[in-house]
Amino acid sequence: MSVPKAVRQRAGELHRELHEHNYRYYVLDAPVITDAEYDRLLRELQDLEVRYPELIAPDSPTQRVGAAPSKAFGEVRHEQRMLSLDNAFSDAELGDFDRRVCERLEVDAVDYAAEPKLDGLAVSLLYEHGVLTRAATRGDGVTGEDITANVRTIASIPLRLAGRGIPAILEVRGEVYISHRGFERLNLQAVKDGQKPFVNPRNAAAGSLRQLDPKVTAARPLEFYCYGVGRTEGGALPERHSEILVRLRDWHLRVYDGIERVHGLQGCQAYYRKLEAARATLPFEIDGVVFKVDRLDQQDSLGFVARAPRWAIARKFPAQEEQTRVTGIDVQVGRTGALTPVARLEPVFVGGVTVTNATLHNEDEVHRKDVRVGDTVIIRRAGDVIPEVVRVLREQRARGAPVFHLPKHCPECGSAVERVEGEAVARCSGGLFCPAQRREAIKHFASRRAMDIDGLGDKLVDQLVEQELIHDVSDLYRLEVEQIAGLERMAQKSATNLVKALEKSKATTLERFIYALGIREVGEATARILAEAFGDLDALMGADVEDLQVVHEVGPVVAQHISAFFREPHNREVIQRLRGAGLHWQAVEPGAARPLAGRTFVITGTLSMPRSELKERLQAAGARVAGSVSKQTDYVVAGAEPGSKYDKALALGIEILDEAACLALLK
Ligand code: 5U1
Repeated sequence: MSVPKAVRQRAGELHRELHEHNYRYYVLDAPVITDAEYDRLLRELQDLEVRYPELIAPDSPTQRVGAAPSKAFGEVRHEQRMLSLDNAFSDAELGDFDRRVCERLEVDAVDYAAEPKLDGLAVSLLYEHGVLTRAATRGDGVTGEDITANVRTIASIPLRLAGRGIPAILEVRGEVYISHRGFERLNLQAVKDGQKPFVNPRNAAAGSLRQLDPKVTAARPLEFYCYGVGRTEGGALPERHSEILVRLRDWHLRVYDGIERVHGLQGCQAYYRKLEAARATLPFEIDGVVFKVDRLDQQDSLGFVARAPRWAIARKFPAQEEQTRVTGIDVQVGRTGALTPVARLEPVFVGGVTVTNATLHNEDEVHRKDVRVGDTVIIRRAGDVIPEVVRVLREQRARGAPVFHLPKHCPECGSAVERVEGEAVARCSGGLFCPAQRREAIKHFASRRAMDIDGLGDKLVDQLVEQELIHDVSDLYRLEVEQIAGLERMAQKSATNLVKALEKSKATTLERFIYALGIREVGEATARILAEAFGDLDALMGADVEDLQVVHEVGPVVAQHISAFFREPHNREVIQRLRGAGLHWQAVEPGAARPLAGRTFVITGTLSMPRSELKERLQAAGARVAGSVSKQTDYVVAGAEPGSKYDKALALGIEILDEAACLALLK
């Protein structure tokens, strides 16, 4: 049956529209229609293709998951070898590279294209007359595996390029990866399905690309960024690498936004520092920065050695994962009595610092990871995050290594350890009898965001408690210069300064004071809300569980903790003594300075600041920050890679703000 003209025309329109929406969604990250609308268009095209199979073209948007499972991957010979990169592990090594480049080119300085080095898998995509016809892994650089069917399932890889001047043959090279969020979701699902979670995003991406059934690959959150071209024929490209990338972007390929042209070694160092600082906030894993001589004629004259070009280098970040040995597992007691197992480690340099401890969170976590004393483990330290044990290298475990169990009695005070059913955390039942809890409570009280007592560091608190100079926070205000000056690493001047700082801290705010008390589950945001709602401390202290729950953000558990805290006679006495010592604050006017009161916000995607910080700031301005989008939502704040909340906001017609617009609103 021949295809009626109108049907062919409609199929063509749908092709174009769907490619465009795909590009907007996955490459530009700026969709203009809802998921539902996209699905409707796709279904319309599928229906047409079912009725008229002649319409099915290899680049049809319906053909992403078309291929049947195969038995093995075919081989692909790279006509232009896929090179790898030399590494520089220090500023000095980067300097050596730049010097070699300049010497060979006989110039003082060159322009470099600076790009993040994604921790994924290099792939080659062949576009013939703008249509994706083949995709291959790097393999040994000369021969790779044919992974076309799998790559077709990756939504950010266009099946057809758009725009003008596309070479008849264009081989694009880039990195397939999985974002942090994709990885989290993937592992949540794996655990739910009773499967072993993936070790890291790179392994997950590699495993996903090497699936013989493309349907499995399609279900994996793979993404792609391109970083260059290989073979090209029948069309000219610009003469600078950075301009080629712009051209690729024009043709709808996904190119990272933050790629820059920098000048000379200094430009490289500045870009490296910038990316290093931004690393923790990026939505994907990077392990360094790639610098490439920008001018292609200069690249040509530099050539390459062995498997790497002389015109490019990867300046690697300090490794975030390293291997070391667990020398012991200690148990720390926190402010609220929570027992935290901590792995003591043979010192290892990771993420730019020497690490000797890693948190094991709680007993269940130790058992889940099966960490035992003597084990060889992989440690991870990313950004400012507390180092943690990623996994144990079981094959290296000594026979008979005993399983770890939390003690039945507090290692600090001997009180019974209790674990409420359904809770992951076990706690010491000693309360303020336990010196560890007292120490931690005092450290919290003195901390910057609480009473902000300058000069009262952790080590000093340890000494003060150990030498029984203080028993609770109210004793701090009775300390005398002479007592403090006699302590280790203290002198007359530092002791005088501390007494002054204590004096200064007496003038505070109600919300800081409530936060400083260290009531379970009462963080800064809740403290602020309580101060706002009750206006003064006596009203809060007199509130029962029902009164507390009238406050919007206070649920039954938090209300119980607050009420129990103020019912405890010891706590009331300490508060009394603090007030007696002169701690004071201004009365809070309910509703003051809360321009966003009554507004509900939802945050989605990756922001340049921690999400918790924006949440705090919104709450400080009186807004409510909810976890999901509903008709009651006033604004959705969308960062990079927003999730389904973004789509829902679009569907419900809720105002969407980017981070800058939200900050402007806060001003
Ligand atoms: N960003 C980026 N990653 N990466 C990896 N660029 C880049 N270039 C590469 C590789 C292997 O190779 C070319 C310099 C040949």
